[in-house]
Amino acid sequence: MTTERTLVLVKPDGVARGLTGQVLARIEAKGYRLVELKLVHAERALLERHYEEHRGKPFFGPLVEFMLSGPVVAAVVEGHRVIEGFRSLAGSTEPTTAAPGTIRGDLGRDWGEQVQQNIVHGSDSPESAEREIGIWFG
Ligand code: IDP
Ligand code: MG
Repeated sequence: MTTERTLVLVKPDGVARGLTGQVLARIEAKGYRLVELKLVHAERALLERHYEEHRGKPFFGPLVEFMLSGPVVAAVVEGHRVIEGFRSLAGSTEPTTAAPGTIRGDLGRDWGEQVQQNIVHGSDSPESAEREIGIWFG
């Protein structure tokens, strides 16, 4: 078995709506293991690095402002194929159409803002996971 790690964020909407426990419970119920966990109010520079791939897109500015709007919970989660597995638990980006049963599908909705508020972030590849864990946990 090869153990993999991913970065999970409960975004400001998830923390503000009191959904942190539900998100963590789903991760644990799936059988993955929490190896790092903290509540942080992230700085702009960190968020711009985290979302570097989206720089220049119309939602980049609103995305960074949204992520600055309140505390986030950052976690490192471990398990075989956890990167893919957490993306599957999270559901697709747009909460309106994310499948029921997923975090975004069950707990998220469109609020008509410039940025999709969709409760969670999860790394999308081993390279992203390594980069993002470095950004958030050093
Ligand atoms: P992901 O979080 O599902 O990996 P990404 O494409 O990496 O989605 O986008 C990062 C975040 O930016 C999304 O989770 C969402 O909050 C926001 N976002 C992505 N695409 C759009 C869009 O087309 N309009 C508004 N917000 C978006
Ligand atoms: Mg992404």
